[in-house]
Amino acid sequence: MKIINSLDEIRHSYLNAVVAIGNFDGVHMGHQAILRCVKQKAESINGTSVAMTFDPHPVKILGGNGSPPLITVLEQKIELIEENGMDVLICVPFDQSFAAVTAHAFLNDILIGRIGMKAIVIGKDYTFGKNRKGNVAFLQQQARQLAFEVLIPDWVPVFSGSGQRVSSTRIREIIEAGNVEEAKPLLGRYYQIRGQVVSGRNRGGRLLGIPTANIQLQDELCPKTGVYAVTVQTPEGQFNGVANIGYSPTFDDHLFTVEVHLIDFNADLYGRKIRVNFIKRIRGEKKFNHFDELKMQIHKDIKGAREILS
Ligand code: RBF
Ligand code: MG
Repeated sequence: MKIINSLDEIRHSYLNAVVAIGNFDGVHMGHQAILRCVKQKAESINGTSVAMTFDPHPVKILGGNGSPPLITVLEQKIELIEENGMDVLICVPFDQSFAAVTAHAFLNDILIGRIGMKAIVIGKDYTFGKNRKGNVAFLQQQARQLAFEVLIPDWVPVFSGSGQRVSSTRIREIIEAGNVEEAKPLLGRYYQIRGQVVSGRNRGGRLLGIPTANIQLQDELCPKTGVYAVTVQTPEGQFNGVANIGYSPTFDDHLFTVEVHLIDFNADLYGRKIRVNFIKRIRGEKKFNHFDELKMQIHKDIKGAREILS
């Protein structure tokens, strides 16, 4: 997949470009349906599949009612868009001046003029351009004159027959409630966080005999505090693990940490980047009267995680 980081990099329009535009936060099943439609259409006209996204997320620039925590950091979003078979990803730097471009200018100058768009695939409720004046009705009204097609895939339901559709908002709520299992069918994969392993308090290994890798999160969204069965992707390979998210109330520093104990693994991961996939929530965090009780409980958690992951 070719990645374009500025519209000025596009020197020639693409051959029969089929374009999807969106924030694609989470690259969830709804987004995947859109990308699948782009890919199929592009194949059918011997064209180029193009996804266009924005960074930073427009809500971070435009403000409004605060900005929700992103489900996927840009790095993961790019990987997922690539996995969905796009030929080109245009990642538009979003700033105030880009926000001031009218829907008309965006369609005429950028989509048609620069990219050479022959078809656009968008969700029913998607809006774009200054004051969000661009929408499905606007595109349909311009389509004949500018010689492009508008394709609108159906919403993807949360489960078949339900009126509710897969949305980034819904996925955020599910993750924040700790229901990581429920997020899987909506994302089409397990929820993942990534980050660098940093030094912790040196307590897990020394005091409890259960070393943990403390993660400095790249992600904004984080599952609810508690203990989870996870799989961990490291530069040394993939391992099963148990993650603890929270404040370790048994001790009194009450520092928020995201840490993971890797099962049957004994090597140093300091400074390395790891990815943690959340399979199932095991329990909430508890305050123990003595760290021996905590230690026993964590051994039970490890046993539980082994079963879940086997
Ligand atoms: N700390 C607590 O105070 N209460 C807990 O219930 C708790 N559960 C944990 C479960 C697992 C699987 C792991 C790896 C850690 C847990 N911790 C808990 C955090 C523990 O106190 C911490 O790893 C060590 O103190 C090292 O910082
Ligand atoms: Mg640790």
